[in-house]
Amino acid sequence: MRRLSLLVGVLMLLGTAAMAADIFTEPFTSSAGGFTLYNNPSGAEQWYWLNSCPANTAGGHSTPGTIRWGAVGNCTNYGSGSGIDTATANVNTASCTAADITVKFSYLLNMQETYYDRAWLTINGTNVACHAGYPTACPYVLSNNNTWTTVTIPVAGSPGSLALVFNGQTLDSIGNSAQGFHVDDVIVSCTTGGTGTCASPQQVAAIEAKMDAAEDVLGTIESGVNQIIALTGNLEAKADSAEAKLDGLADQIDDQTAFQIDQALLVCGCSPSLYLPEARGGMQAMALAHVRAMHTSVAASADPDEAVDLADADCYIKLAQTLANGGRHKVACMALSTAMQLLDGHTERPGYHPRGVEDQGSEHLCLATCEVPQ
Ligand SMILES: [Ca+2]
Ligand SMILES: [Ca+2]
Ligand SMILES: [Ca+2]
Repeated sequence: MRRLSLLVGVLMLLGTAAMAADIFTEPFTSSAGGFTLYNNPSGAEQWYWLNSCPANTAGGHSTPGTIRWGAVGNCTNYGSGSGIDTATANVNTASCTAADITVKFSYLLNMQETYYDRAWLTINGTNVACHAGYPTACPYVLSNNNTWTTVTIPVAGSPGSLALVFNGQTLDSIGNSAQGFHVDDVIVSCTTGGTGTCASPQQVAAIEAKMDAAEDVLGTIESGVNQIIALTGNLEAKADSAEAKLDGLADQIDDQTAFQIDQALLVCGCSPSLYLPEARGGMQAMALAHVRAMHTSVAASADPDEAVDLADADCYIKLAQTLANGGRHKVACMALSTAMQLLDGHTERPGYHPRGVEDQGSEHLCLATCEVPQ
């Protein structure tokens, strides 16, 4: 499915999409560029490239370069000859795929609007734009307002070729002290493309080969990712195993500590790494916590000893705390030891002798009734 969708995309790209395009652009940056200038020898006025008259620096076009019809060296006069001077561009419009060609340009016009003073544009020999004084009306009127103006003119007819001709002419020398006719930023646009072609079998085969290669690369990457996932899983398993071992060791240490506390309690003194009671730097508080935990997790036996006059385990634990608080650590230890022996849980550790005060050779504290001092 992935290959199919990619292939369709590539086949579409082989065609060319229709799009609006500028097929000719002339900003007159440093010369007349794509225009050919003709100076009729009648009169000194002519078309020429320039960048130094006031119209060149005025806004409204790509400053400063333009072409101008007027008297060279005199920004405010456009001569006295009678011949027609022209600026011509021939544009090949064969690449246009629709009859929607347009000509866009900017101009600054400042002339007498009389029969004798003329500025106009022809496209393929037809007058399409002129100022209001021109002898015959044109479809588009060029504003004679001495400011830069932009106009877009559609071109009639089918694509092929386009002859743009800007014209200037004066038939007298009267009233010609003005800037004349500046032109800039000529752009021919149309729709191009839209004539897509299908891929040949050879092109399709080449594309498929590239896609196969890409899939191979993807497969390699996927394999690498799977290996990384497997390695990660293996590491996690090892970490879990190590954690379980550590937990086991911790449990063993806890058991060993508890066992030692049990032993120390039975003799109310020393065990291999513990010392009771508290007053001499021992661990009576730890022993209290140990027996309390035992008391909450196991049921108290009725009476595991052969001794008599025993209260219950809870009573001995409370008594042990009270005695310890009063500094009577030795007897507090005995109370704890007795409580421990009344509980079932302590009998089940490996190496520990089954219940019974007498079996452990330990003394226990006899209480006829539980009377814990407050
Ligand atoms: Ca001339
Ligand atoms: Ca320009
Ligand atoms: Ca005149």
